[in-house]
Amino acid sequence: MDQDTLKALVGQAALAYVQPHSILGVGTGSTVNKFIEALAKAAIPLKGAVSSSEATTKLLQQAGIEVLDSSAVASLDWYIDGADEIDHQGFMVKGGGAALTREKIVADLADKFLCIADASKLVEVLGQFPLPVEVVPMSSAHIIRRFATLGGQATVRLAKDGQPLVTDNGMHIVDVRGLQITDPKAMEDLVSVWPGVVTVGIFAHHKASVCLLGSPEGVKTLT
Ligand code: ABF
Repeated sequence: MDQDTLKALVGQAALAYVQPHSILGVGTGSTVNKFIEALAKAAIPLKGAVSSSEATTKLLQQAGIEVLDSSAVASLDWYIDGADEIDHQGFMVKGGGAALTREKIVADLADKFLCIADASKLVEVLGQFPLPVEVVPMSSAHIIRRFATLGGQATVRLAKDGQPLVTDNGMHIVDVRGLQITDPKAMEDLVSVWPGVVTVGIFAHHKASVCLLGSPEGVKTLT
């Protein structure tokens, strides 16, 4: 089975966690896109959804799902989102899709986080995937220097036009290679307080409550 099929498998499996008439938190990325497709086909009645990006907002609206402003929602049962990496404790690296800040904001509203991913995302130690960090543009050079002291090689993410990619929030992203994130909570706490850091793409304080992993043998559930 190719990766696309595995993503569709977990996108479909995630429907089991969708309570009718609930408000959902919805993440960003190709696996989440498969979930939104499955949600549209299943036509489960929802009160609405809180979106983690402009891209997801568009897809939800096309699926006929009302998109609610996060400030109008006090809490959510579930936040459903993908990941770039997830370890056996449910800690994740996220942000490959440049939506990490709003993803963490919406995840913070939810009681539980359902991660949906193909099995290739499960790793022993986080860090093989370049760690995304959303930063205020004027701080990127110094943040790059700070990561160098940790043994990381950080670069500003470029868009197709060769200019720095600008996020939905008007910020830049640095991607950090060469890190072995053996203590995700400690690294999240350390980097989050650096001046200029908007969001670090380590989801340790907002780790997955349940993870559905798509594999050729079927969907594995990690809790
Ligand atoms: C999103 O899921 C991002 O944080 C992460 O980059 C992405 C994974 O993308 P995909 O599902 O396309 O592999 O939440």
